[in-house]
Amino acid sequence: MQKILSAFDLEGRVLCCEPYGEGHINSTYHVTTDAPHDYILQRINTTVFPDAELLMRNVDLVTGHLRRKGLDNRHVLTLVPARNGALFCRDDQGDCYRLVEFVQGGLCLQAPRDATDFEQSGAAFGQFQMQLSDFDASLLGETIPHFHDTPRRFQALHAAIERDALGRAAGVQREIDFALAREARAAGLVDALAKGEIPLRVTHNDTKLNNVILDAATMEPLCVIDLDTVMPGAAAYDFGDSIRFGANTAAEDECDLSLVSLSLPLFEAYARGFLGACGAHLTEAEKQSLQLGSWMMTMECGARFLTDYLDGDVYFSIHRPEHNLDRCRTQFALAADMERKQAEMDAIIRRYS
Ligand code: ADP
Ligand code: GN1
Ligand code: MG
Repeated sequence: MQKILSAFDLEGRVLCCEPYGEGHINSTYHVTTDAPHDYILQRINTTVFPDAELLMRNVDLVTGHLRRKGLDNRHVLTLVPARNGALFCRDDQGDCYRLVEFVQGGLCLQAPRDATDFEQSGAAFGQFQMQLSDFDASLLGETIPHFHDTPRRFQALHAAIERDALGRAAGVQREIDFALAREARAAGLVDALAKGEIPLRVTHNDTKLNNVILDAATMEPLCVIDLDTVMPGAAAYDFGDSIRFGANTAAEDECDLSLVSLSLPLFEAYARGFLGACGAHLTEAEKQSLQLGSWMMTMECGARFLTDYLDGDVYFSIHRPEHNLDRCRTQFALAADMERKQAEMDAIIRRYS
């Protein structure tokens, strides 16, 4: 690590570099220094993001846009270029690394401690949506093509069932049946975009609570991170993904499914934060799509975890053998609870619209 760190133009002396955070994609390290701020070093997952150059150009463009709006280093991700001026470095094995400033005085949560935390994360992603509303989407490359193309995600599930690479399909017939019974409805948002019923915007596309940093002192929004999937998308993708992760009464990988449910108070808190920040900018149809988006992002994510389980865990990092299956089951249990609570969810959206 010392060797790769020496390729970057960082301030101070490195005291320590250790694995950090709970992301499922990149390998993340916290770099402690004797300078006023620390750093985050990341080995980019080039299986997921084969074109590191395009990925980093996108991140540079998005952070540049936010910086021009007057955001300082604690409010926008700050890339630290390599000594040769590049946005990332390759080591002798060809692995790609990038360095960003650690957001000091921030809190990155794995679950909301209370409704205020979650409302503030909604405000953070709502503000992010507003700040990108005048960003020229044609500048962005597609870091993961068809990222939230739900029908394609289901096609990938069909293909994984067909391949059954590890002979796991027979053991998860219930989960397969649950997913396939909902395949048609899960295409709803992509259909609405294609028909022009809801507009295409520049969205974050991965709005888990651990992809935003709140101010540890005030709990106000500080910095939206993990900008790898900022691409054109629907506002309901961002709203929905936050709900999928943060309004679940259980963790994404909880094994006891009786603990999984949609918290209506947390759903309401997020709606208040998100719509308070960007509601005036959304169309009526977009606001009406937020309930469907929540359910759809939950179904899509569950289908992706199931696909990865069937494929032999090649995409998401896992920490135990059936981790992806456990994650799939929580998503499907949550989606089923959203089906029961659809009317209440819709009423909450109307209240804050
Ligand atoms: P992944 O794509 O693997 O999810 P992230 O970019 O989300 O990677 O980083 C993983 C975790 O590292 C985040 O959830 C957060 O806890 C932490 N992290 C990332 N960037 C920063 C930063 N600039 N300041 C503080 N913590 C960060
Ligand atoms: C991944 O990178 P991370 O851990 O923030 C994934 C998201 C999934 C999420 C599920 C690039 O997010 O799409 O919703 O895991 N990111 C990518 O927890 O695939
Ligand atoms: Mg992340």
